[in-house]
Amino acid sequence: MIKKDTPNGTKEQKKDPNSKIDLQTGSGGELHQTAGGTHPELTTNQGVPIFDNQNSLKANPKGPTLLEDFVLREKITHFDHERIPERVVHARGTGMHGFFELTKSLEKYTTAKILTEVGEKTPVFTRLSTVAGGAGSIDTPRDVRGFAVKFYTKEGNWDLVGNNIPVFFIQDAIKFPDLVHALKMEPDRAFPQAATAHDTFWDYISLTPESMHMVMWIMSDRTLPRSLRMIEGFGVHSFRLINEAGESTFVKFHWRPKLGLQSTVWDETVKISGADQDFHRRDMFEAVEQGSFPEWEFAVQLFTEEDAEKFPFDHLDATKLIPEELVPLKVIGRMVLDRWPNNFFAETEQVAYCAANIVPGIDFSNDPLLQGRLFSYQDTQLFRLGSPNFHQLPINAPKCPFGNQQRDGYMQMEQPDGRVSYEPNSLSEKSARETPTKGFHSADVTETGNKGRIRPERFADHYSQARQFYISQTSYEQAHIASALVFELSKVEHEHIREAIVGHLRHINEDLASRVAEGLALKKMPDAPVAAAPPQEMEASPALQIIGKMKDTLEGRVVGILVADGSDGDVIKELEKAIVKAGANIKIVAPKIGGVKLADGTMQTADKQLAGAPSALFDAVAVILSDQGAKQLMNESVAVDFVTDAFVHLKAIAFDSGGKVLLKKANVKSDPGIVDANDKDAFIAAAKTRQWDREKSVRILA
Ligand code: HDE
Repeated sequence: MIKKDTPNGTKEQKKDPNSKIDLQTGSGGELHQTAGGTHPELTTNQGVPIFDNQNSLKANPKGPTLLEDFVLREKITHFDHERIPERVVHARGTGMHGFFELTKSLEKYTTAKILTEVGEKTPVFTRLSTVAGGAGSIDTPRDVRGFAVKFYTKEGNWDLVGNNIPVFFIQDAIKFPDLVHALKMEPDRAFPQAATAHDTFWDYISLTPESMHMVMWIMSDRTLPRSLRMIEGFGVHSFRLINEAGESTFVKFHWRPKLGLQSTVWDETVKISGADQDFHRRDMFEAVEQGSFPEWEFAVQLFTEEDAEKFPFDHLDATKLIPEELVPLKVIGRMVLDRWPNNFFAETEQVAYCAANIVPGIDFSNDPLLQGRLFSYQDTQLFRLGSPNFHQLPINAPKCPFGNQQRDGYMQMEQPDGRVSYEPNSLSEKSARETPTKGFHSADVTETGNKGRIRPERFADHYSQARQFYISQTSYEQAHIASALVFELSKVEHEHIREAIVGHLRHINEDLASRVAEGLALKKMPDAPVAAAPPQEMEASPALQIIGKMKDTLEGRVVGILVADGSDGDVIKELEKAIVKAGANIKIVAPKIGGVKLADGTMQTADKQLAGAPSALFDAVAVILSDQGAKQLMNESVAVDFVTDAFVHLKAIAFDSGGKVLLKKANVKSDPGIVDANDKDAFIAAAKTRQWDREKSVRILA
């Protein structure tokens, strides 16, 4: 669906219902009549109307351009300054507006209004990102996804800046610049972009055993999400909630997608990256445009200091998670993203998250990774946005009243009046004062001990939870982890690095280590490095699987139907009806974008042209062809690949008699996912899942 543009040339402005700022600024001067209708006047930034925006001012028709052309100078100068530094990590991101609604009060634990006022809808801006690549990199590398939410609460902005993985690579913030330098493109050759499959990353990991738990997560299909609507989110660190009596309780925050978890398989991901670099951003855009708003449950794990003492790990170590079996999740709300930004730069690029933005009733823990983050975000925004007044940008400004005596600085947009710019003062009744009763209070904790560059003893166990993660996976997921490790390490040129990683794997699981060693054709099994004895074996936690958390639904999925001239319109229509009823979208794929002539002579329009729409872009496919259509497509490698790929990506395939011919050419073997197009129920059931058992017949896994 293409939205009609408004006369000023911009897409119709969707007014931010919560903003007091007029978003119309910059849309043009006074209205005037033109041949094309009524338009605002095009003006310079000084409001001077422009009569010719196509020709610069020249000394004569063939002469040089004149320096006095302020219209040209202003336009080019502004253009020259359009870019700002991209984020040093998480540069590629997609942001959306929405709301958070509390469904259960945490009144017993906190005074924060956002966590106590049931039914209240708090506006949010959420940015989902990849980590390693630049702003223009692909949406689908094997990478962690950032999950940053800015809640515009009544008591100020709360930023929960999390990831789609509940743990992190390192335990202490001082290591972060090294980690990021190692994982980004190598500095001399400037590649690979957005990929960890290279020497410097794995070299650093091999020397940083605390990262092995995170390595298990990033080598799992969690880093290959099918859609950003199908990822979980985690606050990662422990935070504190503080109640009316000043008592504090530890909390971990979780987001759980309404559509369930779903990932792609690696070969599919690689093909998606080629076919649609904006796969995830486009999916989000289309979902919001269509009114299928991305939604997550918000849940907490609550525990006391005494509970924490009994855990067989230190919850202040960000390389550890708290298994749901140990502290169950309590669902307390939901987030719905229902509004696409008006402008990418103004909102998604300029949004400035800060892990230190919290509100009364919530506080930080002593997690040393979190403590470093509390400094880093404000610092990076000052550099990126260039002024201490970045909080005044509409996307960053609180939606509650705010103000103080901070003044001036680059790009000050406010015009405070009066002679007073300090507090306390006796000269102005209007000026803002402290509010001792309801202002932000830190948790009342006592700190003792000796200063030093030290880590708590319990941080020394680096493998127990990595082991727990691995044993919690289904056999299919374990095979994917092993294969991902083989893939990544095969791109590592230095043998000693490959061996060192396999050495670490031996502490996690001997079978995994052997599979990877074999996949790399190592001459002998490397020694495992010296490691601290685990305090306690962790039991398997099925909540750590992806397959177990896939939802039995077609909602949010897309089925591609391959057609050609002569296809049976009735079969297509019937199939379409059943698929749409089950909640999925349909894309008709045809050799030509203009569509095809069906068997009954009517025209079927196409959504996608075959060459640009490989089956990797769909969750399931149907191949509906006449004999003549099948004959034609047998000689079209893209059509054969369409079917082969759907098969090797473990997808459901529906076919009719013509389709069957193409399936045969593509070497498709019968299994429960290969279904007659007339058996719609069987197709819908198969399309809801992947045919995991098929995998061993189409791929040699490690
Ligand atoms: Fe970040 N991180 N980070 N990070 N992070 C940034 O801030 C940093 C960490 C996360 O969509 C930067 O605005 C340090 C963990 C997200 O705009 C920077 C450390 C988690 C985003 C920064 C960490 C995150 C960022 C870069 C170790 C999950 C994107 C640009 C102490 C809990 C936010 C920017 C967005 C962005 C620093 C580790 C999540 C440099 C120093 C752990 C989702 O400030």
